[in-house]
Order: sequence, then structure tokens, then C-alpha cells
Amino acid sequence: FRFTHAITRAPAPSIVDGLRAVDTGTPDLAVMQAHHADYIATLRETGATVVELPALPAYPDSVFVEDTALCLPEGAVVMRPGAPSRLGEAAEMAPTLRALYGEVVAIESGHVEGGDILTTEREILVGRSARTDADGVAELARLTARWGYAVREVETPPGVLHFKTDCSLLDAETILTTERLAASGCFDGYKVIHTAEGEEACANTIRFNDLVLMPAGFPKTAERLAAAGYDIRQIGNSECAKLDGGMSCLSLRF
Ligand code: CIR
Repeated sequence: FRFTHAITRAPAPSIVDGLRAVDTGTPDLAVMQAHHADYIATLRETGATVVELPALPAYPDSVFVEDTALCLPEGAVVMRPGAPSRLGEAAEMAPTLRALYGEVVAIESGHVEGGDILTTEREILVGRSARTDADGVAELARLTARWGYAVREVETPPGVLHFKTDCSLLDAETILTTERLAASGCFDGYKVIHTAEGEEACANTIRFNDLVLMPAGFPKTAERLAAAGYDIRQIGNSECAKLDGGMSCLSLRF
């Protein structure tokens, strides 16, 4: 599958107030902007069109656009984030989706954040988490059934923000995952590559066309991916990491 588009949003100065599970320091806006520019340039290098939306200072976490929607080839689903401070971000994304897609539907009951959804060629996996509940998953299943998708509910490990914090799709059959997530058996039937011990924080990686974008600073996992034949780009992620964000969170891709 080749992506033709990505949507991103510039980080706002309010990023210093972004949500985080553990406070490991205040993110530096200028450094985050430099990393974000590198991320966008790398997506563009693959030939895709990248839509860059302006910063939304009212929403400190709005740089993490992935949580606002699910973009499928057939249409888009606007999410309903479970974090109260992020709920309004979904409505901010809807007009951009309507301009790019023929069909846009929305979750209207329960909660789902895009970070909990992993779409493979055969199914949509959704992790229940502190942000994604049973009602939201049921609504997502109902909304995507019209396009022929099967939704499978799985569990995000306790203490992990999103399902995709711990995994990413590398190609049609291959998933990069932490051992703690794979241990649940949710990827049985797929080919699995584990993150190296102590490098769990790089599981949130993305395959975008011919490239794999991974956060910088995880040499053992980078070596595993290179050995498996992937063309890796390491992108600085120190500032987003302070807010539990990684490579997938920063874009919607379709
Ligand atoms: C949050 O807690 O919502 C943000 N600080 C991080 C969101 C990361 N998004 C993602 O993994 N898809």
C-alpha cells in the first residue's frame, strides 16, 4: 500500500502544557519544531503530499493529530478522544478531512483515540485503553463495516498510553512490537519483530512508503530493522517523548 497524503499540525507554544503520564521535563518548542520539520521533510521525500495545518494554541496536544481521526482508503472516521482536554481537536480536523475525502463519518458515542488503532491489510485492531472504551470500539466497528472492515478488540497493556505506543505495522504481514504487547497473543498469525530490550520506547515507528521513520536513539532495534531490509530514517523525538508521543502520533496518513 502506498500513501499519497499525510496531514500534520504545527506544535503550538502551549505544548509545554501537553498531557504526560510522568513529568520528565518541559518540552522545548524550538527543538520540537526542528524535529517536526525533519519529520515532514522525510514524509515528503517519498513523494507524498503533506498538508501542514496551523498550530492550535487552545489545544496543547494538537500536534498529535493521529488521535483525531482514522483515515482509510474508502473514507475517514472522526474520533472522539477520551482525554477531555483533547475532545475539541477532532472537530478542528473534520473540515480538512471533508475537503480531502468523499465520505467522512464520526464516532458519536463512547471514546476512541486514533493512537489505539492499528489497521492492517486484513483487519482493524483497536486497543481498549484509558482513552478508548467499549462503546467507542462498538461504534467504530459499526461505522467501518460499511466499507467491509472487521474490527478486532484487543487490550492496550496497563500503564501504556495507546495500543500503538507499543507497536507499528512495517508491511502487510509484519509488525514491530514490544515483547510485553506481543505476549498477549494479539499478533498471532502475523510476522513479528520485537523491539530490543530497553528500547520499548521506539515501538511507535511508522512505515511510510519506502521508508521506516523511527525515533532516534534506539540503535539495537534500528539494526534489527535494517537487517530485515527496511530503509530506516531516525528522527529526533526527545521533546514529543516527554509527552508520550512518537512517530505515528504526528500525522494522519492515507
Ligand atoms: C496525550 O497524552 O494525549 C499526548 N500527550 C500524547 C498523544 C500521543 N498520541 C499517540 O500516541 N497517537
